[in-house]
Amino acid sequence: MILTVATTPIADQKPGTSGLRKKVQVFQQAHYLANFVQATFDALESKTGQTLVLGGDGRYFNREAIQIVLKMAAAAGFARVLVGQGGILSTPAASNLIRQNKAMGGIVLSASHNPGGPDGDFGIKYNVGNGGPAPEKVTDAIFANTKTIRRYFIADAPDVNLDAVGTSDLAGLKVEVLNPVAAYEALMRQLFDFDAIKALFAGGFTIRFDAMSAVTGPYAKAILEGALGARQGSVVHGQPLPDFGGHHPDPNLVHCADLYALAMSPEAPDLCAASDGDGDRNLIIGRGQFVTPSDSLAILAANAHLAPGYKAGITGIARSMPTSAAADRVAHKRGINIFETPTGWKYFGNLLDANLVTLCGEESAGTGSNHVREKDGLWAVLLWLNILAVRKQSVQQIVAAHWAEFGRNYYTRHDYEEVASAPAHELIDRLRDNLANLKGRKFGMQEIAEADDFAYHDTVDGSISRHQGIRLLFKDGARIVFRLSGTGTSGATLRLYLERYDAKNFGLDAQIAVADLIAIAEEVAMIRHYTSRDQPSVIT
Ligand code: G16
Repeated sequence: MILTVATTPIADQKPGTSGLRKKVQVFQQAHYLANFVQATFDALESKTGQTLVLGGDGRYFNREAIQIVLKMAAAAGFARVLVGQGGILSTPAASNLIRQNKAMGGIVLSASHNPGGPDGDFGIKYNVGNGGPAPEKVTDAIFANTKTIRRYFIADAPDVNLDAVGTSDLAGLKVEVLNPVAAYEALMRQLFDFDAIKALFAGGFTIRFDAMSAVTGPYAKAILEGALGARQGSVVHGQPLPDFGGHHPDPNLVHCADLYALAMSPEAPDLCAASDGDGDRNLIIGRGQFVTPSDSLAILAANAHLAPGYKAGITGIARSMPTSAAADRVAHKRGINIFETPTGWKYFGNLLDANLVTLCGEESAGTGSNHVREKDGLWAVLLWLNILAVRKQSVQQIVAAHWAEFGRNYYTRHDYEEVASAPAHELIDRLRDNLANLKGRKFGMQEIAEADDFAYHDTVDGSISRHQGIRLLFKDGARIVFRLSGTGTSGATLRLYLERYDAKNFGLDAQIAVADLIAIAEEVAMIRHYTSRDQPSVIT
C-alpha cells in the first residue's frame, strides 16, 4: 500500500557543492530526509519502469535512510532499485552501476570526507543518468521543490534485508541487493594491467592503503590484497564503521598524519595512499615524497598512456579553477585540451560526455577519468601502481623527472575551518567589491595583473556559473585564490589557495616558496581580522 504523508517545507535544504550535507540530528528530524527525497523525485521525469541505483558510505543513519529511500522509490513508480549489500556503495562504484545498468540515476548517501557518527554529518545526493552529480539545473529544481512540498509518498512495507545478496519485491518494486565490489573490480581490470601490477607486488613492492574505516575498505582489500597480491594487512582501517572509528575520513596531511609520518620514516613502504568516506578522494605519498593532488593530476595525465585503458592517449584534461596549473603544462606540451572549471565534479560531466577531456582532477584530492562520472580514489591509486609497474621507478623519481621536464607549480592550500559565517562572507564580498582597485597593485616585486571573481562558461551547454572564487593573478604567473567551501556543515570554511611556478628550482618547501603570497593574502583580505584566527586549521 502507498501512503500519502502530509508535510510542510523544512528550512535549509539547499544542496551544496556535492548534495545536501547536514548534521545527523538534522537528518533525523521527522520528514527531513523524506521531504528531500520527494523533492528529488518530483524534479525528475517519469520514473515508471526506470532503474535507480542506491547506496551509501556506511556512515551512521545509512541503513535507516536506505529503507526510507527504497520505500519512497517504490511509491514513486521505479521498476527496479540496485542497492549495495549492507547499504554500501562507494561513490565511484555507484556511478559505474548507473552507467552499466542504464539507470535513470542514483542516490548516494554520504557526507564524503566529513566526520560520521551520531554527532557527525550525513548527506544525500542525486546522480543523473551519465553517472555524475546532478547539474545545477536539477539541484535548483530539487531545492525549489523543497520550498513548496506539501506531501510525500511512501510504501507501507517491511524493511528490505540489505545483508543478503538477492532479489526481493517491495510493493511492486524489484530490489536487487548486489555485491558492491564486483562490477567495480571488473571495470578496473579493463583499465589497468593487473598482471604488471601483480608482478610489481610479487617483486617486493610494498603499499599501505588507509581506508579510514570508510567505504573503500572492501574495495581495496578485494583488489589490492585479493586480485593484485599486495601483502595481507596492506589495507588498514579496512572495515567500514558507522562513525569511521572516531576518525575524520578526510585523506589530507592532518587526518592522515600517521600515514605521512610512516611515509617519511626509514620503514616507509613504496607507496602510501588513502581514500575518504565515500571513496572518491585519494592521497598519494611515495617513500619520502608527498604528491600534491595538483601534481598527481599532471603526472597521471602525462603517463596515463602507460595503462591499457588509456593507451590511445587522452583527449584532454579538466581541472577545477583552484587546482594548480601543473596539468596545463602537460596539456600544452602534448597539444591536448585543457579546461578550467569551477570547484565541483559536476562541472566535468559535460566535458567528459563530449569526449573533450579524458582525465579530470581537483586540488581537493579528487582525480578521475571518463570511466565513470565521479572522482575515484582507488582508481587513482591503481593508475599510479600501473605507472610505477611500467616505469620501474620510485614515486620520488617520477615526481623529480616530471618537475625537470615541466617545471614545478609550488602549491599550497590554507583552510580556516568552521569560522563565523557572516565575517567570512564579508571577507569575500569586500574583495569582490575591490577587484578594480586590486588590479595593478604592487607588493615589492609582485604585481597583480588581473583580479576577478571566476565565472565559468560551459562550452557544451552554454550555461554560465558565476561567483566561483576570487582570483588574484600576478604578472609572474603566481596566483592567490579565495573561496568559501561548499561542503562544510557548521559555520564557514575559508580556503586560501597559493601557487607559484618555477621552471628550474624544485627543492624548496612549498610554504617557503609562496611565503610572499601568504603575506599579500593577509594584507589584501585581512584574514586574521575576519576569521579571528592567527593561523589556518589545515595546511595542505
Ligand atoms: C566535493 C565535490 C568536489 C569538490 C569538493 C570541494 O567533494 O565533489 O568536486 O572539489 O567538494 O569542497 P569544498 O567546497 O569544501 O572546497 P566531496 O569529496 O566532498 O564530494
